[in-house]
Amino acid sequence: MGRRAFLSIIALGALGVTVGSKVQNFLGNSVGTGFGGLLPFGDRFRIYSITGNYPSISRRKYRLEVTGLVERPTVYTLSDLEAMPATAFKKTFQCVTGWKVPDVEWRGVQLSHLLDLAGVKPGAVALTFESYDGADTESLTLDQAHLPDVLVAYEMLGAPVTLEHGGPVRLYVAQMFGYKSLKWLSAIRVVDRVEPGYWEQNGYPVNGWLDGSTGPTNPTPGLT
Ligand SMILES: Nc1nc2c(c(=O)[nH]1)N[C@H]1C(S)=C(S)[C@@H](COP(=O)(O)O)O[C@H]1N2
Ligand SMILES: [Mo]
Repeated sequence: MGRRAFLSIIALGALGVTVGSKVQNFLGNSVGTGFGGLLPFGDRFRIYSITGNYPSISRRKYRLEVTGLVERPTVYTLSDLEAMPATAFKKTFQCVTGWKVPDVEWRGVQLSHLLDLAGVKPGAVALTFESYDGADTESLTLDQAHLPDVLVAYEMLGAPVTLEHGGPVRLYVAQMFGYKSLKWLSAIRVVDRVEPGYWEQNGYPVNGWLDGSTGPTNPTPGLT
């Protein structure tokens, strides 16, 4: 058995006791690693990928599309994003399955800044996020997207976001569980209703607030 397969099985064993059956089924495709790192066992990232691999996009070729219900649809390069006003802070990263990593450093552009540049049209209600993995999607309401700690992040853990962590650019939604922080961000579409993302279609709450957080909730009836 290869190291990759072995690590996956360990990760699944851990997940089996902490998640409901609906979610458990498709986590069979997630890859768990993390014996690298100097962090204590309980304080390390588990690397997730729905597809079982990482879409590799060079820093030079990376593009982020902002489109949908906006006045000015735009495609940004990584340099474009790095030239914008940056926001940086530290926060505990928390997966809904229970693991946490304290004091993770993040740096990137506020999502609200990109929305201001694009000019959100009347009738817009939510955002849909797409990934270069072709599998993960996520959603935020427009109100949630304007929170100052929602970042289009190009640095994590004090360095450029690594490929396994979703680099060159991932989303970071500080006040929500990890599954909202979509990796390998390819597109941000402004839409007229909440489109529940991949993890939500498989059982996680659309509003992924961390325990104790509160904030704007989903205006769409029937979605929690
Ligand atoms: N594209 C993509 N983004 C993703 C995921 C994924 O499988 N694919 N997993 C999510 C989940 S459940 C968590 S907890 C975090 C984990 O981030 P990490 O892989 O950097 O540890 O990524 C989130 N973003
Ligand atoms: Mo997660």
